[in-house]
Amino acid sequence: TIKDAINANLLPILTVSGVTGGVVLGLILRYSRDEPWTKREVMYVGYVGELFLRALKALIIPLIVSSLVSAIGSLDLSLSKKIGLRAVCYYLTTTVLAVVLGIILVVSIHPGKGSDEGITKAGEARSVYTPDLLMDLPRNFFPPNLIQACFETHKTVIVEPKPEDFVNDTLPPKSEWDIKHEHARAMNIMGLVSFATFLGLALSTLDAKGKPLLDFFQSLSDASMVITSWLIWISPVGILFLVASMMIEMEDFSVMLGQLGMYFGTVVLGIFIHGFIVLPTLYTVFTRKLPFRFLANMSQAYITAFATASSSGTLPVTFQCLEEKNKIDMRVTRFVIPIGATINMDGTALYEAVAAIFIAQVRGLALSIGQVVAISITATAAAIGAAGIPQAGLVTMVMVLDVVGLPAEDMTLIIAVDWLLDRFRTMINVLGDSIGAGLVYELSKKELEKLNINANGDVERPS
Ligand code: DAS
Repeated sequence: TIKDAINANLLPILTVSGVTGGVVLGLILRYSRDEPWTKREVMYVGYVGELFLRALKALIIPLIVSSLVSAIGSLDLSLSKKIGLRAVCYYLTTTVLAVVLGIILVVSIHPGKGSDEGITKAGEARSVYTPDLLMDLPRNFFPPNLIQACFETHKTVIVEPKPEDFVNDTLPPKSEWDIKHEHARAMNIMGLVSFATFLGLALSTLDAKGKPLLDFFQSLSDASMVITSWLIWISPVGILFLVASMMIEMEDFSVMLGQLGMYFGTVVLGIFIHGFIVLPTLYTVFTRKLPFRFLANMSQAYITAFATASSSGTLPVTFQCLEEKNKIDMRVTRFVIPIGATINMDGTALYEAVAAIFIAQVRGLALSIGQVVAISITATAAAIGAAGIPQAGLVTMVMVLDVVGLPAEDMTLIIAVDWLLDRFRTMINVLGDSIGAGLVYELSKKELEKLNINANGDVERPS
């Protein structure tokens, strides 16, 4: 019924109305007076949106650290070392392939070129001190310690402009110290990601002894997910004011619309190449089978993923398509799919890398190789850390922008189309997990004969 359809799509309806409302409000404010708006006034218009973005920033560390540690820590390699390792290698390989594909496309299509001075007066290259992250990576990749990394990150949050920073309503160019501090913040995020990964791996090797800590991170991850869903439900309000403040100071609409269209096309092109060329080729190479029947049997899962924009919400359909239509052994699907739906999100990883580089292009920020490497690492971590719920990729985008010193406000440039892009990337997330299950199943038939499962689904060690 109409009511169900509206309920099922309430979030995108609210998001689109938030964007539309923001455009209308922004245009009314912009043309309601002759003299131009000052930076301070624009900040006040976007104030509510600023609060929303600060909430996202505050959530990033607990969300990423807890979901990385609990997802990696709960990898149950005891099922069979070989099956577990095949699944983890598949997750990492396909996610990195997606990020690399995204970067090649966004750099060659260059959707953010448009007008030279970028979208707004603040388009000048933001980081005077272009940190060479590649050289600094080893020094900061392992933070001195987790506590300092967190405090250090909070300390650099004050680098953001404060009203008293304004000199006759414009922001002075960032000082060397500010940029160095933003750089430190970026490196600390990388440090946190690597620390969380190693902590997760360590916990996955400890059995009972690691359980209390793993449970702590699991419940922290669940709590972070609850806060994420609250933030996502109030995001239309934040988006409204962010879009309004952007509309007031945007220089050239046609350039922005053109760039947004090119950006949208780049992400969708990447997603289709990855989902319907790269992944099926991987499947055929490793299983010596053509993927067409397998892919056709999964169609119900893609449609559900596109309709719900949620990998987790699609899980029941994914299981049904894999087990009943593609006859995949449930010992593999029950292992590969739930973890895959959380940490294997190829569509999201590609999207995070493309979006961050697109925004840097729009801002006229020249990225060094080190910064592109840093974007690849954080886009992969952001995809692993993102939950399988609508617009989770937008939440973790804050971290990827941080690593190259771009403010979270710049997400406003891509928010207008995110609710639709979310559906495409969710479809590929589900497709990636499904092909992973099919591939691991084909490669693990020998091990599966040896393993047997008792009635309640626990693995019995081969006698
Ligand atoms: N919607 C998320 C999912 O369910 C993907 C994302 O937000 O990027 O996979």
